[in-house]
Amino acid sequence: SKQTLGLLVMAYGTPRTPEDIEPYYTHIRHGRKPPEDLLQDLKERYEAIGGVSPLARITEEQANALEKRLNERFEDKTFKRYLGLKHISPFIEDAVHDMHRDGIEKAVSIVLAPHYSSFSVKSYNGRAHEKAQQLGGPEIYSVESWYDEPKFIRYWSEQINQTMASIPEQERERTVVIFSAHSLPEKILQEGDPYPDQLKETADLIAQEANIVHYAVGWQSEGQTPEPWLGPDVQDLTRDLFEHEGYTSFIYCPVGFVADHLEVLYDNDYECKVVTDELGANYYRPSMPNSDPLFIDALADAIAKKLADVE
Ligand code: FEC
Repeated sequence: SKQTLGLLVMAYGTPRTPEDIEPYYTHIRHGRKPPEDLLQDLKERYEAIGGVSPLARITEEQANALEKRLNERFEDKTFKRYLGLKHISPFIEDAVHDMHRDGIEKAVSIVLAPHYSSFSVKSYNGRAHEKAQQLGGPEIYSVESWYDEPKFIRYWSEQINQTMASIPEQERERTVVIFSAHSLPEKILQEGDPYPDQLKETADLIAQEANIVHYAVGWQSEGQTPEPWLGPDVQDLTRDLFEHEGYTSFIYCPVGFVADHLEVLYDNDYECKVVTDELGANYYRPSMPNSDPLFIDALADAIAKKLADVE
């Protein structure tokens, strides 16, 4: 009979209702309640993108599509998906608990974020493994990163090519692509975190495949703390590229994220656009991967490789 494998899909999570915003934000802040002004500011940002984020729905769709794709690809296995979120229920620990309850002995896990860092992927995987250890199973094989998966690279290069095709030919020389990911505190560099190098590699691979020579790497969505964060911030980078290099069209590719959500719909589509509007420059932002079949297949490839390694 077919072997049943757990498919632990981990993602950031998002408030499903406006009432969820405070406990969600408190969880992100490691249990410290946000001051009223920061909470109000966050509520207003969610309001600006339509009240709540589409992320909850998209994450479900991605997990379902990945389960379906894997079940098509592996004739000898049945994958059963469990969704585990970082900052809202069902939490990562809930998903591991459910796998254990369902008698799953072996599972593969993936985080819906391409680049490894001690702040992101390490903490997702650490929580999953710790819970499994506590319960005495399942055995979890974790994909650590997939920032260079060929179909992921191809997804973005196709998107850039499509965007470029919509830009008048004489403007293309003055067009620059900005690749970005979520900023993290600069102190990660002292511990040799691979996050910045992985982002750069993603950018180089996409640019190469899309035949792009004008591109830059930046950081976005940094936190509200006094410590230094990785830079340049995408807004400062935009001004700099306009003022010093003469670019007048900007294509934003937030490749550190995989879905339409607040950090893209607000931080790119609103905040970066405020800058391009002010400069009189053109703003472009290709579609996010969401449940695009090529992207889902990239995730399935990453999982297939992990399984081939451990079997
Ligand atoms: O709801 C939505 O539509 C957006 C969900 C969302 C995603 C996301 C991705 C990442 N974050 C990462 C790191 C940090 C660090 C802090 C931080 C703060 C927030 C806040 C919200 C939020 N994040 Fe997030 N992030 C999303 C949402 N994030 C809301 C709090 C308000 C704000 O700062 O804007 C700073 C924490 C602190 O205050 O100390 C650090 C990283 C990613 C990408 C990787 C991943 O998806 O895991 C890294 C989606």
